[in-house]
Amino acid sequence: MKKLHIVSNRLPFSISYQNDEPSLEPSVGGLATGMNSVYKDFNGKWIGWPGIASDTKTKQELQSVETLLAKEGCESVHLTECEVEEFYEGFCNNTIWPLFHYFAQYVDFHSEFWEAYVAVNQKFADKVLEVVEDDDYVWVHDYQLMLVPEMIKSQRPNITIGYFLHIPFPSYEVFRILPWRKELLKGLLGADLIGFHTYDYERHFLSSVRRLFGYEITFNEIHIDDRIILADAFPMGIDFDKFADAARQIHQTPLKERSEVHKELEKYFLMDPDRKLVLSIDRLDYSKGIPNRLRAFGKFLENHPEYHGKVTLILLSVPSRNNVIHYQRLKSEVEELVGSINGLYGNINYTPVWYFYRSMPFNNLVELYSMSDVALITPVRDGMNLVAKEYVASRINQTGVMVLSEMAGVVKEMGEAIVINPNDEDETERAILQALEMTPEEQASRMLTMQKRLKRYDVFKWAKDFVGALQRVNRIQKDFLAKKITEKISDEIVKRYDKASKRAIFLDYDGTLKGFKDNPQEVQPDSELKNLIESLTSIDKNIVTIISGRDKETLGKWFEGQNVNLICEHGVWLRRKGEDWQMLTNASNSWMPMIRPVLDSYVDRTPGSFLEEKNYSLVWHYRKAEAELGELRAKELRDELTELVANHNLEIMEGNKVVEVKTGGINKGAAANSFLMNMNADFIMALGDDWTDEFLFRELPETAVTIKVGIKHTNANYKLETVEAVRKFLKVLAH
Ligand code: GDG
Repeated sequence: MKKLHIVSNRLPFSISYQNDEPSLEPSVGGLATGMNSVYKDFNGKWIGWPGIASDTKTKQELQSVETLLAKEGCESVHLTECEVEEFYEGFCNNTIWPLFHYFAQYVDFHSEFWEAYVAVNQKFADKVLEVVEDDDYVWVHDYQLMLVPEMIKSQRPNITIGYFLHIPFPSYEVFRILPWRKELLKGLLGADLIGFHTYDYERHFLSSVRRLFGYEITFNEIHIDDRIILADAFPMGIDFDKFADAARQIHQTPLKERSEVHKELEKYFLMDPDRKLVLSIDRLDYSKGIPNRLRAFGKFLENHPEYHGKVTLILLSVPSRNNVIHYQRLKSEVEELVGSINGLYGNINYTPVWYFYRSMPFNNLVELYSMSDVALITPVRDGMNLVAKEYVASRINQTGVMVLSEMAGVVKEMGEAIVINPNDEDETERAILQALEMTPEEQASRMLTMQKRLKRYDVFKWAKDFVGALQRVNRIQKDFLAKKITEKISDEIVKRYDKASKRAIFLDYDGTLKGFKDNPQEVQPDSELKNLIESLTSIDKNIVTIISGRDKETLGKWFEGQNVNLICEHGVWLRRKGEDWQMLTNASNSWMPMIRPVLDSYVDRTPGSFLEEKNYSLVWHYRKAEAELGELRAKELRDELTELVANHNLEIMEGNKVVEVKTGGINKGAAANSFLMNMNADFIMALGDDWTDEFLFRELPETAVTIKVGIKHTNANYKLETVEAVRKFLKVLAH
């Protein structure tokens, strides 16, 4: 069975020491829970950093940690203190983290940090290459390791790689700020499947790929030479039952056995049963919007004196990255705000904000979740936010209200929360009031819907879905490779070719014999191509035809004097070698004056696009237009033309970055078959790259050798990945 290995910055254990003896403490985070469910089933390893700087330990000490971890199926990547500082604290937390959370003003652009990031990613990749076998699956996690997929793929293309980003992928306008934007994307594109929490992040990512590299993207598939890369959204879930069961347990714990936290919370309610608790839990991070939240709560108390003494905000801030200056400043700001609210509205019996700067054991956490009336979750940016999901899972009585920021990925799955813009403190203040006054019936109805959804799509389902998608993309890739012309297949085709006495060879031009270029001057046949056609046509048994959508004037000029047949405008015109042009069908172009103004308006509204006029078709080209705008306009144009086309027996053909309107009933397949009539060819071959060539592949006799150029689905029997591969293959036939 294929193995699945996990790669993440941290291993799912932390190391603690007692009398210099190391021991392992399992992590309780969502990632560890989810991954444990898959990597052990797939017999794989977990590769990551154990969390201790390697140069602070002796070789033996490191060895004993490694041995302990190895027993748990973990493989260690060792990082020095300096690497941790420059790679993790530097590039990860001072460059990627702020940028991807839209805090561009906090971003550090230090090339030493970048170099450390590359070096450490390489260390991780080297470890993977050492541990993993060909054909295994590898699942790489998060923003610390964005270069690892390409570092693995370039060495071992047979390893199937999944990558999941746990933080937002920002819009292109923000991403482009980064000097190393192309390198990061290239790193990610080494993966076969790239997962995000939400469709928005996926969209931003695809847009950056399109704009920075211009790769072809069909829906969520990126096509690069002979590879297919899939991007998709997989909203990460939690271990729902673990939280619900723990909450149930807490409710059933006898008085005497309750924890200190539990007892304190009960005392609070005993003083006045109408009292309410509002809960806020997060790492102390500027992305979490803690100051906004505190200001909104302060305003709420200012405007609602009737709630003084009746509502308390529990602010649990878990220490995080405290040697980064922005985190230190944030801590001071939060503490000042807490102090000012408590100073203004508190008294001997009432503290409006209970502030905890620490982390709490799991059970205390669930006590907070299950005893708080409102969860106030207001990040200014958050990839997902698992705390929101954990709160919902812990509400076993279906009471409780969630006030949730629209900037958290989790909002996509929690439409039943009270959704706010975290920058709008007035709206947040109103939401707090609405939450406190919501009827129990409404609370239950909202809570139940969210619970059902979260229980269904829990962390195990999430991991299973991702792995399923990884297996699927592996199959798609294999299907492509199954049609790819290998040396063996090439030999078989050559054998059939050699045996034949009359060979009809159809060659599409753009994207098949010649690559696409922005500059139309560069698409003329180069000398290598001319020589190739010359050699192919100089063999008596060969009847070579260039079959293209281009107009007859252009192709006629380019191949003047060459011994090649030309079929142009998808089959309207034929010029047999040495003869004049003749029409293959009785086509009419009387529709053109009606359609031209429509296309002209698209040229006007889409900078970089232009109109090409052929004898029997009009072509709108958008290769040089801004990529996304071009796609959008192409779709609009298709919609606009649908009715006109049906009424006038026209056809719309979509090629590579072109929309072509032409007289109906004309296509390359029909043209080729009419050309073949009475010829008695005993070897027929056709090569083409876009869907106008699919007519050829479909309509030629079954015995024909049909070859698609590129990776897309096709009716052809075989595939070649690039124009270079086509030329190489034809050269074999030309000798
Ligand atoms: C990143 C992304 C994305 C918190 N305090 C305590 C404690 N926690 C646990 C919570 C929760 C986890 O930490 C926090 O997860 P979040 O998702 O809320 O936020 P990040 O740490 O920023 O995580 C985020 C996530 O990755 C997953 O992809 O959702 O957007 O930023 O599980 O329970 N646990 C304990 N004591 C605490 O005091 N035991």
